[in-house]
Amino acid sequence: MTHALIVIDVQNDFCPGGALAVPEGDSIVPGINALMDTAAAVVLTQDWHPGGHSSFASSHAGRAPYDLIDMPYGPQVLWPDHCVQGSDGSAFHPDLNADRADMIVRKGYRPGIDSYSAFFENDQTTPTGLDGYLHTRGITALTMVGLATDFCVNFSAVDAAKLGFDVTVRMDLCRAIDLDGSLAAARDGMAAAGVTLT
Ligand code: VGL
Ligand code: ZN
Repeated sequence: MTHALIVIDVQNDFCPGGALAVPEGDSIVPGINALMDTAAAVVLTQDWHPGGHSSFASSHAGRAPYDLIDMPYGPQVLWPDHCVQGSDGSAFHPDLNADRADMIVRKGYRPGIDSYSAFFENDQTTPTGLDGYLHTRGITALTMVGLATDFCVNFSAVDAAKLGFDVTVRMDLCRAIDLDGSLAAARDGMAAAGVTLT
């Protein structure tokens, strides 16, 4: 069984001081770097939105961050502007050992659709290509860490389990946004999908 470490969105905008800061988001960086040293393969994901992205509240007149709207592909939380392509906020946390990455998957680059998962955009059908990459490398087991537990880690872990990977989420190396009970719902959803939470 070949094993990969998948590091989700450890970017400046999700760390304290960033545009969509996750409490203690930066505190997981040393532990993630240590895990990289032992991993057979390392994949980083990078939230990567064009300016004016449809997931930004600022793109919708009369809407505020954290409002929920209906998009053609389903419900969508509106976020503060974050991870705009090429901005400082979109860069990996400076202490993350990004040089160790074999592969960097960017997501959320289509203006009209968000992408929480590292595997599928939020329509749950448009692939990012990561499934093919992992398969062609013979990788069958994944350890997932990063930000945010209840959004991008959750959607990535559930999709990976549905795709047949053996998935473990290291909850100690994730941090959550926790909107209206979203962390508890994410734990339940991941466990129900067969993800191991440690
Ligand atoms: C994320 C909200 C918007 C995440 C990305 O990485 O969890 N959350 N974009
Ligand atoms: Zn985003």
